[in-house]
Amino acid sequence: MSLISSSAVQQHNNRDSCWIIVHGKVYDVTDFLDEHPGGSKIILKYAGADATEAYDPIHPPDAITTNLPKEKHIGAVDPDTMVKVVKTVTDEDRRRQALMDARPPLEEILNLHDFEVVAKRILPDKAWAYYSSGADDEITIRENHTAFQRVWFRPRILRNVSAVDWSHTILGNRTSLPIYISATALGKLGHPEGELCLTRAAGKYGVIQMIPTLASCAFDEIVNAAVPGQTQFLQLYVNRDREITKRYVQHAEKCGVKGLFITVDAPQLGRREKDMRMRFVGDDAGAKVQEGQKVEKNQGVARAISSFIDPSLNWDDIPWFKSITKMPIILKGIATWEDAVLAAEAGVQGIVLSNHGGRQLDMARSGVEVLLEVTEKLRERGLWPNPNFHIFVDGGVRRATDVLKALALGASAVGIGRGFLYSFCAYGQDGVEHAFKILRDEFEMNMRLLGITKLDQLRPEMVDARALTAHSVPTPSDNLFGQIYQPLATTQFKES
Ligand code: 173
Repeated sequence: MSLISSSAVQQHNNRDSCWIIVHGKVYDVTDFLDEHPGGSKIILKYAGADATEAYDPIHPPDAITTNLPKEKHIGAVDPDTMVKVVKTVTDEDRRRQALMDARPPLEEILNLHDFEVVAKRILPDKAWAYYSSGADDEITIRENHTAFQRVWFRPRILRNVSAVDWSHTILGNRTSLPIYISATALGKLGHPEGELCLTRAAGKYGVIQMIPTLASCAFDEIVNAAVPGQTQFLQLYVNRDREITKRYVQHAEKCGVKGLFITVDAPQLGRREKDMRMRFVGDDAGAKVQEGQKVEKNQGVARAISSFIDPSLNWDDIPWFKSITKMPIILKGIATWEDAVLAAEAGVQGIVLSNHGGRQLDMARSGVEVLLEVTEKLRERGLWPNPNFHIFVDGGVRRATDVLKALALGASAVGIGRGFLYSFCAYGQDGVEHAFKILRDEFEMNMRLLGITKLDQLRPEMVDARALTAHSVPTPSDNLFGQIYQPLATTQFKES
């Protein structure tokens, strides 16, 4: 097939005829402009040009080839005709490189908060805004962290704790830690290798990774990067087109994925104002070609790419999921005991008590608080304890003590999303491995201090959770978290 010159591509630089280059291939996206979940504006910015750099962090490599009909795949661009873009090193690049060079050595990272400090300094502003943002006033994102401070320990003493074992089983799969890596989207915004940093570290350390539907890396890349015997789960956003969802789920099962975590708390994405505001601040006037065109209000990265998610998803769909897969089904994003009861009665294998990292309904309660009422009400109804119904918790977890509290209160395991996300943003795979080591040390010490040698010795009476449901008790100030937490900004006047 003959190659296409870059000047030929440049002719198609407008709304009436829009070609773009991605990874050396030319695509005619004219008819796709208004369907693009991220809006047409961003594509038009690259009309007639190479869009690879903007495409990569937001899309899995195969997104364009699978979404665009074959006849719109125009061919390969002639590399000799591409203007060699000598990437000019900007002041911003230099500033970022200097920060990378000045990162604390990994040995000085002592806890999961430290990764967050480093990530906050080195991440591009847009990536930090996207990852760190919570919904509305960000009350829930902070509550996720502070809720754990309303649970106190009742440790036992004079027990022989010479040999301590913090390994665990999650949905029948062995794991070296009682936590799993929870799904976070768009890993390549923060590190060029994206989610693969997590996969590789998890494979080495025997930790379970939940693969996000909206990973930057392709699903197959993530699965193929796993070592033999490595356990992976799948986080699922349900597509309006159920055939797509069915294919995706069945493909995952065929690839050996061991659990299907269906996100049920995101019929619409929450307003994350840090993310939204960032899009306004940084956006230039855009390409000339869009002049006179209707321009979408920019909503931040996540909202832009979430329009495929089906808001009609409801309890009646559960039998269908059970009919298309044998994987255990877990509903991720349960926030009340009433829905926990419905889930148990629907015959799924578990629930995640979660508020989506504080990114959805602001003022939703923390997972660990909801855990109290869920275990109580399920127990009353004879639905729990039940080896076939697992209660997971996520949100705000930074310490082994947080995990131990949740396990003592009845959780089967605990998910950590941002803690690991920030560790790879800051230090790549090495960062994630280091995070596992930190948690391992924390489990060892804290289990000894609690007087237990195995996780199944944790009991509700080992914690005092009486204050957990009281939202106004004073909590000690938390200096590490206080330095990391970034206050929301208000709208800005133009510089005069
Ligand atoms: O929390 C998120 O940002 C998220 O889950 C998401 C959902 C849709 C698109 C991108 C991210």
